[in-house]
Amino acid sequence: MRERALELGARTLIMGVLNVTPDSFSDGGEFFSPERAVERALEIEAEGADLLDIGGESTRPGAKSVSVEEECRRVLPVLERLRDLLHIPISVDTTKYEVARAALEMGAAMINDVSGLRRDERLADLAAEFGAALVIMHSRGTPETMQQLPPSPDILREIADHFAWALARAQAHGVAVEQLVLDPGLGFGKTFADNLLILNRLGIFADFGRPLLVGPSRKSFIGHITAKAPRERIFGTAAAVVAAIFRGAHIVRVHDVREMRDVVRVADAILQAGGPLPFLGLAG
Ligand code: HH2
Repeated sequence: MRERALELGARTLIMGVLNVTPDSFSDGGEFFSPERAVERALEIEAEGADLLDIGGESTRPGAKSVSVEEECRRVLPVLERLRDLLHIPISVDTTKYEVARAALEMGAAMINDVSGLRRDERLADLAAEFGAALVIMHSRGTPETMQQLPPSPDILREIADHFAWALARAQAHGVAVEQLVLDPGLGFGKTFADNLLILNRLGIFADFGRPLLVGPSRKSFIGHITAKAPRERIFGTAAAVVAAIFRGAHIVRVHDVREMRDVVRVADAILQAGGPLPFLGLAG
């Protein structure tokens, strides 16, 4: 990631979420002013996050796309202020070339592309140019359309095919394999059963040899099980985070950093007891 490196595998890394949006599904409006956003970013770091993921466009099902200008207007002032204040690396959650470029110019070290290069392959050019990390997430359709799609006949195969395609495309654009991270995209056009299956079979994606990022935080599959509103899904999120870690996640993307820090530490300590699993490897 530019002049830094993230050590993966020794412990699970935490990516703290900061949504500078009026309409995100669980924290929309809460950090919409630059002052509140900067405050929360510093809190996320103090709570123990290893990375900050800042986004200016909601990807919740049905969300309308915002313009480049609006997304920049939301994110850039916050990045500018954080530049000299924050020590952890910053990831920008965007699918737009112009937003990603501006964020990288302001020091962001990672592009988190929820379209997994399907919206604009030039995001890979940017990752190559700046030496930034690039998260390739799998999504079905766009946030506006994803819940109307028919279910996938084989979601794990669909995700794996997308990973193979996007890894090849990114490298064709000059991105080194060490810059690439994979994310199966929980909630993005997936059914309730798909989300559970992805978590339980996460280990199969270890075959790509790339770090796995997983974002279960407060998502609706947790609400379906617990009948809780998004902000009340902390324990449900904790269970999903532990499951992801036991199935080989390297990075977890969460809103509740303070709580998940303990969850991750305990899960890591248990997982490391007795060394790597003899037959299955850590990804099991
Ligand atoms: N989930 C969301 C947004 N970005 N990026 C990655 N890599 N993985 C995810 O699972 C992921 C993501 C959705 O969560 P949130 O940012 O809280 O909501 P919203 O999109 O409504 O702002």
